[in-house]
Amino acid sequence: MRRALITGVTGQDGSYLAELLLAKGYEVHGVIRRASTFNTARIDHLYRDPHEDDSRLHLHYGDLTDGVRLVQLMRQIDPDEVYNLAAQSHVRVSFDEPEHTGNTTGLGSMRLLEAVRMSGVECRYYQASSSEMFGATPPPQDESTPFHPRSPYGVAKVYAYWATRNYREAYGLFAVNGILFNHESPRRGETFVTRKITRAVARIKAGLDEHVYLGNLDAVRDWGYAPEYAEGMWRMLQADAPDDYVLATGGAISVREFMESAFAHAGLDWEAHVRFDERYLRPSEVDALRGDPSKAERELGWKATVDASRLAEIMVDADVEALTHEGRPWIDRPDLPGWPGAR
Ligand code: NAP
Ligand code: G4F
Repeated sequence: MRRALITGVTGQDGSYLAELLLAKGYEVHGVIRRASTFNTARIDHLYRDPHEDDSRLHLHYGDLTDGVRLVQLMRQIDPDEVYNLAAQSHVRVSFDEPEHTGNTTGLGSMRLLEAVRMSGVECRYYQASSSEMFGATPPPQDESTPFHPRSPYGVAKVYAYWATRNYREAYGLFAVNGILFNHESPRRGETFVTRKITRAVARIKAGLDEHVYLGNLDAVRDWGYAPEYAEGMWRMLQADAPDDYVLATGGAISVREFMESAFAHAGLDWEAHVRFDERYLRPSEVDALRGDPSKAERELGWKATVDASRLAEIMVDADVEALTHEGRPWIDRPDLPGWPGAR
């Protein structure tokens, strides 16, 4: 049985990747952060009582800011594959918390690479790199496009990207960068723009809210469907040799167009409900991302099948359903006291 270690297992991608690997028969070890409230809603459906014989998902406390713990986990788990998905992943927040973002998203990756090396465990390593690294460089972007990051998050991801390549070149580690363009799902964090929009659409449709406040509607993104990208991550670690790959749909639309699709799917006129709030603007913006995924298609046989308009429909349907049926807390819990509402 192959063993995988996933950091960021409680996040959107971590939950889909854990599902995929469990379905493939892996033993999956996820690193979770200690929090004063439960933070495992996205993986609760995968978790079994550890006393059960057939439990193949194991959770361990740990943090990318704690290097000693990472070495200990590597030695204890002895994984065949390591997926580093943990990060402070919100671009706007990285302007508020640049040092924290650098410490987790950048240096945290170096700590994990060093833990892999120091433990002496023979394994393959995946780094969650980002199209945000391309920043101001115009589309289409592929593996040879120069980086020009436009946020502390993007800067930290460039550091982690080069750390991964350096460990491949210096120590012969099977280490790969997946340069993933935006990918979304009903499990997407509520403050990323797609989910913020689809969640607002559901609440407006249900009469719970009247408006949603957004920033720059002109930004263009290459939005794909997250479960397909988890498959791509896995394929990168099954390749004959380590290399870096872009995963993207190859198409792109603006925030405004995504919003129009989402509102129209629910039979709503967005102009009656969307308002502007400048606090959602960024000090420096990434205007346009559109990936060229031909290398992944050619060498890994990977291809996205869900485009941004279809994605908007999937996400609206899920958010509408979540309001109708209780018991899916990773989608929405408007019934909880203190729920912060549209942010
Ligand atoms: P996400 O939903 O924000 O999940 C981030 C995960 O990292 C969560 O499990 C979080 O734990 C964990 N984490 C944060 N700080 C940590 C720390 N100091 N130590 C250990 N764990 C920590 O992000 P995602 O969308 O799944 O993305 C996964 C990875 O891909 C991230 O590295 C992201 O930057 C990168 N990426 C994402 C996209 C995209 O479009 N989704 C595109 C390119 C790259 P808590 O649950 O406790 O907060
Ligand atoms: O949904 P976003 O916050 O995603 P962003 O900044 O593209 O970053 C995501 O994708 C990256 C890959 O390229 C990942 F690496 C990163 O971890 C994250 O998953 O914003 C998308 C666009 C931006 O241009 C933003 O300015 O939407 C614009 N926007 C307009 N109004 C808004 C809002 N973004 C947010 N979050 N909230 C708004 O109200």
